[in-house]
Amino acid sequence: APRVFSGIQPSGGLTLGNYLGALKRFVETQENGVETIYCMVDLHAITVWQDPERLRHATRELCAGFIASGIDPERSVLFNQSQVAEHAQLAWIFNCVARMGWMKRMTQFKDKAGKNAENASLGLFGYPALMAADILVYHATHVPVGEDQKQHIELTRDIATKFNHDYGVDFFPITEPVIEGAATRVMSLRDGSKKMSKSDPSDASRINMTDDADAIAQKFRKAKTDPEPLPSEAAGLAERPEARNLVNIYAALSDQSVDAVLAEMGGKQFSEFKPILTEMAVEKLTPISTEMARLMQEPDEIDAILRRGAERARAIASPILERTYEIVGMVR
Ligand code: AQP
Repeated sequence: APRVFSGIQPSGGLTLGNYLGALKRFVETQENGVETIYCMVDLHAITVWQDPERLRHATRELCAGFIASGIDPERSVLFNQSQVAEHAQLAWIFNCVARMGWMKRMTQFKDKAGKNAENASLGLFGYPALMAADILVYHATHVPVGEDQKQHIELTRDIATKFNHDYGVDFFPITEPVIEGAATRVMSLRDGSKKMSKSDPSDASRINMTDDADAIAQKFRKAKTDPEPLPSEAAGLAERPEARNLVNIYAALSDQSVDAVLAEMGGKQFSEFKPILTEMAVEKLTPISTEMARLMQEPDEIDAILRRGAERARAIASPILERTYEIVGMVR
């Protein structure tokens, strides 16, 4: 049977990119009745510096974001990574399976480490091995992610393949990435060539899930565009990254195809389309941010949900880790 795993870093507030590329699709997967395991990957977050109080707050807020978006902590397993030690334990074994050369090819490391890679943490370099452990410690078969994570899932497949080959077993599944929908790569509102990101220094570059209606309206009003009206077919967006981004966002929020959106909106100027987009975003996001704020009033409740989730996660992960140790030759 399929088993779905995915995670989000509590490295800041949730963005519209995280929502459309990940959370909204996590909920759809849960609604399809598939077994779903969702994780706040706090161990990944500290690969770059996190203030401890902010990390705690961001983890709880992320949990609230999952629940407010529609994740039911009874139907899905919902927990934070550091409470299930099996992730870090399996990651060590995968550190010994993955090759330096594979890691050096990871574009996210190059992007995040920037020019001064010598000064990046060892954790940031090893990030994809921990991610492989997150997935494979549950024998997950499918991972819904945004486009930016595709290379890491390929590495997960390489690690599973090499482990199975080196030890002559057929133990870890070869996981499939699931990259679907109109908004697998939501771009910055200020620069159509950069992805929308929690950690972008410019707040105007992103819609935060906690933004109110005024902030959403202002950010879309100021969003970079070109002077042409919207085309009536998707091909007309090919050379227009900013226009394409706003259309993709509208399509994903309203659960329509890009073609259907353009059939309706083609010919409109941005001065006309942006308020329509704003109204749709406010309609979809306000109930979520309101519910997040309500949940955040009860941090003890959130902590209890995470502890229960961690117990359920451990029940799946622990036997898989034990079997891995046996395969590798550890005396138990
Ligand atoms: N702009 C995006 N468009 C579509 N999907 C996105 N995701 C992130 N940004 C976009 C998807 O959200 C999930 C969780 O991502 P993450 O928090 O683990 O890490 P990230 O991809 O590094 O996200 P950010 O927002 O850019 O965080 P920072 O700034 O801390 O690096 C993943 O499924 C991702 O694909």
